[in-house]
Parts: sequence; structure tokens; C-alpha cells
Amino acid sequence: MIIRQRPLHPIPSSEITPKSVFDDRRRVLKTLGFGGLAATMPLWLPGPAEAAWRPTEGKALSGTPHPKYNAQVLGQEPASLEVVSTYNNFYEFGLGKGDPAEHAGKFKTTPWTIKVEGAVEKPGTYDIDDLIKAEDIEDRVYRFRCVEAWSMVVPWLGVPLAKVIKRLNPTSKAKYVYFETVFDPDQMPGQRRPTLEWPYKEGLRMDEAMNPLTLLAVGVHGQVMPNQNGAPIRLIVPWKYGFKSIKSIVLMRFVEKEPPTSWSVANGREYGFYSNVNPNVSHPRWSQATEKKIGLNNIFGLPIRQPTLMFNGYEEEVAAMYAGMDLRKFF
Ligand SMILES: Nc1nc2c(c(=O)[nH]1)N[C@H]1C(S)=C(S)[C@@H](COP(=O)(O)O)O[C@H]1N2
Ligand SMILES: [Mo]
Repeated sequence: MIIRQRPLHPIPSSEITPKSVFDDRRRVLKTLGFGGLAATMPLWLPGPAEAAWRPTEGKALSGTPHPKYNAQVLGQEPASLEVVSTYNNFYEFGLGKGDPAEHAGKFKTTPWTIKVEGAVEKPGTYDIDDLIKAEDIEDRVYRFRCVEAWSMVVPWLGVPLAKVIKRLNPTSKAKYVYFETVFDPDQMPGQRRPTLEWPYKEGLRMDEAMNPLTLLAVGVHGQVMPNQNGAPIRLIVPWKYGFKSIKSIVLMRFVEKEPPTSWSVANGREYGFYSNVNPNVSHPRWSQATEKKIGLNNIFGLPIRQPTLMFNGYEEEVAAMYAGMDLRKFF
């Protein structure tokens, strides 16, 4: 995406100093922050026979194929791993589509903890493999669409966010979930510049977070998530523009009020909180009626364009959540 008021300039590669990464981070202890029995044991301790999966980039990872969200039912071949992992938006590693693949190679994703806080009965700092259990991982092929009017079909591996949230027991005050990406300018050269308000922040209304489509993804194409795609854990919200799908999450906070998001803070006129894929609501600077399929060219070598679908094709699953809302106002 592009910010209108502040033209973005690609970072010259001469300015990027890949730092060697040291294993000096303290392994943060799980703190459940809740009295009684719960505080004495981790929530989802892996059983002895069950080898915990590790977010090691490139390692094979499998998930239960979803009966509906697969390539056959969708009738479209997923973009190749090569395409999915070399055409990226991850401004922490640069503004060009090739920058994340080029600069995220040494990004350290183990150990990885996620802080859970706010209106929730089981706050704490969780190791990723306690939050995401291997046996819950599903293989789901989703359409993915960026607000820049390009799209891909991607086979993600992940756990429904609802499953994770239910175990954390949000209180009745939780109306939204707010997420943050890790802030680590030593590892993320893009964070040394004010291109966006860092750390990257996003949010979902509680019903959107609990919708069965919403995934916490930890892999793609049968392997652990490549760093440039948001390792080790990122959101996938397939009916919304790609920027809602926040990468490399370290914080989940349950809140009462609609939280700020990086793109709305940067330019609220162009990027709203809801960000639902909607061919009838143009971005102020371009139409959203059609989209370019990345990695697919026609016989003349030109990119294939296709009509944009309402809610990216997931209308049946999500339209009810927005009944009665003016989607031009709440864009
Ligand atoms: N932390 C963070 N998350 C992010 C972004 C980013 O710059 N930083 N870019 C968003 C945008 S604009 C898109 S389109 C998707 C791209 O995901 P992909 O690179 O896996 O296709 O990530 C989203 N999540
Ligand atoms: Mo995007």
C-alpha cells in the first residue's frame, strides 16, 4: 500500500546492515496471571508422546485438509510457494515486494512468545507451541486479496482464532481484539524509519475474530511459515484486504473500544477499520472492481485480471456480521 501524504521510498540496500542474531533473548516464562490451580500448570502442556511442533522456517508442517476450503472446491490452483514467498508486503523489511524475501532471512522466530492481556480470564505470556497445538492445525486454501488490487490463492496452515480465544476465556467486556507485531528495529530495518506507526497494529471486532474463517496461520504450502510471510504466527482474515492479516504477532489484547490500526493511523481516509473486500467501494486513488492475479499470466504473458468478489467471495460466511451497516461509511 502507499501512503498519499508521505511518498514512500524504497530503502537503499546499502543502508541495510543485516545483524548477526544472538540467542540472547531470555526465554519468557509462562505466567498465567490467574490464581488457583490454573496458575500452577500451563494451559496446553504437550503430552509426553506428543512432540511439540517448532516454528523452524522451512520445516515440513501438515494440517488436516479442510473439506470446503481446498483447491478442488475453490476450483483454482494455489499460487506456488515461490510466488507466495517472493511477492510480499512486510514493511518492517522494506517497501518493495521483493524486500521481505531478501531481508527477512535471519529474522529470529524461536523462541516466540505471545502476550495475552486485557479483558480475558487467562492473561499471560504463552509460548507459541502452547497456544497453537499441532493437532489443531488445518490446511485451508483461501483467496487472499491486497488493497492494492492484486490477489492470490494461498494454502495456509493454521488454527481457527476462535479455538484459541475460547481457551483464553475473554470477559463480557471484550468487544474487540487488538494485535501487535514484534518491535525489533535491530532485526527489522524498516522500523528504523517512520513509514508506519510501529509496531504494526491491527484489530478485529469480537464476532470477526470468532468467525470460523479467521485463522492464526503458522505455515503455508506444507511447511512452517517463511519469515517473509509473517513467521512464526500471523493472522489470515480472508474476506478483508491483506493489511488486516497482521504478521509476526507478539501481543493479543482484548479491549472494549475499537482499537487504532497502523493503516488507519497513517491515513484514515484511505484505510478504514473494517477493510472488507468490496468491489463497490473504491479506494480513493483506484478502483477495486477488478484484481490482478499474481503469478498467473495469459498466453500473451500479461497478468490475468478478474472481477473482485464481495467479501472476497466469502459473502455467505460473513455478510450477516455487517447486516444493517453502511459499508460505504464503515469501509
Ligand atoms: N507486520 C506487518 N503485517 C503485515 C504487513 C506489514 O507490512 N507488516 N503488510 C500487510 C499487507 S498490506 C499484506 S497485503 C499482507 C501480505 O501478506 P503476504 O506477504 O504473506 O502475502 O500482510 C499484511 N500484514
Ligand atoms: Mo496489502
